[in-house]
Amino acid sequence: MQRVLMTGAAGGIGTHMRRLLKPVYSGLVLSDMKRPENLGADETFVQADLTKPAEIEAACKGIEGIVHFGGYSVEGTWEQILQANIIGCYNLFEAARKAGVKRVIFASSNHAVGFYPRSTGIPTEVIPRPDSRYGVSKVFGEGLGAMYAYKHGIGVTSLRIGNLGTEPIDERRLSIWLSPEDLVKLIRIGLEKPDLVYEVMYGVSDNARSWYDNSHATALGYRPEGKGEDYKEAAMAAQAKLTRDPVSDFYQGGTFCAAEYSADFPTMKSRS
Ligand code: 15L
Repeated sequence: MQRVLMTGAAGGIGTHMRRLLKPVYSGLVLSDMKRPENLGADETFVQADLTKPAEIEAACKGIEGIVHFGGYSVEGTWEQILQANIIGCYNLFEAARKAGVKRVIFASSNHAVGFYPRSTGIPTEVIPRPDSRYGVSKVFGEGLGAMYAYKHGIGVTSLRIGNLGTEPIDERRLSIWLSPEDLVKLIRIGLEKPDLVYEVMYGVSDNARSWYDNSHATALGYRPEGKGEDYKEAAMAAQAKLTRDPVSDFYQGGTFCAAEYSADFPTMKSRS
């Protein structure tokens, strides 16, 4: 596995992963709607808009594995989510099938299950509780991935990514932080582990406050090294400056849950 396409190369996660995946996959091809800044002479870039099937099909030519970070990475209007994350994700899997791609990593999100309370630990086999249109699009992508795996034989891995960065930035992120180096480990399992059909793993580091039972990832060989708790003081200092909100603070998805919220929170809390 050398010819790997990474979509969303100009985005937040893509920018971190460009430099880390290149030494692992020498044939790495970067793709996005716009050219990333500071593209190196050793980097290959193919411009592709996910809503245009011909462009994404061209980017998939000769590709063995795809790491799909492309699309809308936060909550958006229905039209934005529909185009980038629903239609765009479908176009990506269709292009992968047509090109004979063997493996796909789908960047799902903690927001696919954001409406679980922070007091509840959840395994990967949990009923989805998306906290936003964005979260719903991630549930859709996971479903699409499973369908392409079982119907078309593409090995697909959905990573429910927490928050990727060099360190956790507040109290919530102490539970869901993912270091870029640990994301490389998860991607390598998805692209390289023999006989893989369809897997779901939480994209989090070794966080003492984690809400996720990631034992399935452990069984697949995941050994994270980042520890959120190493950054506790700075994260809690940043947290002290944030405005508190009862809905955000109660649910795992944080502000994504509180945005546009119109239920009766005390009632919902008692039924969660
Ligand atoms: C995500 O899924 C988003 O892509 C990212 O921007 C963060 O909001 C992250 O979740 C998070 O929950 O911190």
